[in-house]
Amino acid sequence: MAWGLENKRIWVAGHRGMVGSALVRRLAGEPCEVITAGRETLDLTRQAEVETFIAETRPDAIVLAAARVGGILANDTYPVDFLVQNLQIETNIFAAAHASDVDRLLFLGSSCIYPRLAPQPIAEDALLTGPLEPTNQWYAIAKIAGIKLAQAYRKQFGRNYISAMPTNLYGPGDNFDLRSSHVLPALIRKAHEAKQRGDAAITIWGTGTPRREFLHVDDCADALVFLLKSYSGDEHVNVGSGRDLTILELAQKVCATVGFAGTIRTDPAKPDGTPRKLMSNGKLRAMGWTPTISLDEGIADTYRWFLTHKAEEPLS
Ligand code: GFB
Repeated sequence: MAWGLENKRIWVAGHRGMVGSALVRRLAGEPCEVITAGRETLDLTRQAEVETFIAETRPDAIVLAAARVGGILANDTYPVDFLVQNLQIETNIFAAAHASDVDRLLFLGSSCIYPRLAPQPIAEDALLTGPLEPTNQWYAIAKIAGIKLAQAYRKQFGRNYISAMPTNLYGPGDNFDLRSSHVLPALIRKAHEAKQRGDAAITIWGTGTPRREFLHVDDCADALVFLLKSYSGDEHVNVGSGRDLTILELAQKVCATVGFAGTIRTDPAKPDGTPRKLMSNGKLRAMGWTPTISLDEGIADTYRWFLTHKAEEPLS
C-alpha cells in the first residue's frame, strides 16, 4: 500500500514529547503540513476538547505519539495515571478521528505489551500469549487497548488505522529526571554528575543483568514515517534495533562516553523489571526499513544534547 504525504495535513499528537518532536523534525522533510496543539490549548484527556479540535482542524492523518510515559519506577508508582490517562487519550483520539472522518491514524505503543517471559526475539504474534511484567502492566494494558482500538475501527468501519510498537527509545528531548526517567538518560545524568563531583562510583538500579534493546528516537521517527507511507494491516509492527545488551554493559558504554572512570555499583533493592525484552524486527526489515544510528553514536548524540540543554538543571 502507498499512502503519499503530498499536500496532506498530519496532526502529531504529543509533539512536545521526545518521539513527537522527532516526528515533527522528520516530517519537516516531507511535502506535508504538520499540525500541532500544545497542552495549554488542548487537554487530550478531555473528550469534548479532542472532538472539537479534530472537527475544526480536519487533519488527513493523525500520529498518536501522546502518552503518559516514564521509567520502571514511575510505572510502578503511578498505576492509575499510566492506565487511565493513556486509555483516555487513546479512546478520545480514536473516537474523534472516526467521527470527523479522519481515515488514517498511526498509534504508537511499546515493547512492554508483550508477555514478561515471551520467547526472544519477540515477534508480533507473541501478543497476549502470557502474563505481563507486573511493574508496567498498567501501561501495557492501555497500549494493548490502543492496538485493539485500531483493529476494531478497521473491522467495524474499514478505517485505515495502524499500530507501531517501538522498543526502548532514547535521544534528544529525553527526560533526565532521575525519579521518572528511563534508564539511558538516568545513566547519562548519573555519570555526568559523578564526574563533576569527583565521586568514586555511581549506583544503577537493580542487578544490572536485565537485557534491553535501544533505538535512537530519530531512527524511530524515520520508521514511523515509513510505516505511515507504506503500511496498512491489522497487526501492529515492531520498531526496534534488533540488538540488546545488559544494563551493566549499557552503564559501561555511558560511562565511557561521559568520561567517568569510577566504579559502577548495583542496587538490587530496586526493581529489575522484565529480564529481557528484545523484539524481532523481521517484519519491518522485510518491508525495507533498517535503523542507521548505532548505540555508541546515539549515546554520544544524547550526551551532547544533555550538555546543551539539561546539565545546568538542579540535581534531582
Ligand atoms: O528504562 P527502564 O526504567 O524501564 O529500566 P523498563 C530498564 C532497566 O534499567 C531496569 C534498570 O532493569 C532498571 O532497573 N536501571 C538501572 C535503571 N539504573 C536505572 C536508573 O537509574 N533509572 C532507571 N529508570 N532504570 C519501561 C516500562 O520498562 O520501558 C515502560 O516501565 C515502557 O512502561 C518503557 O515500556 C519502554 O525497560 O524496565
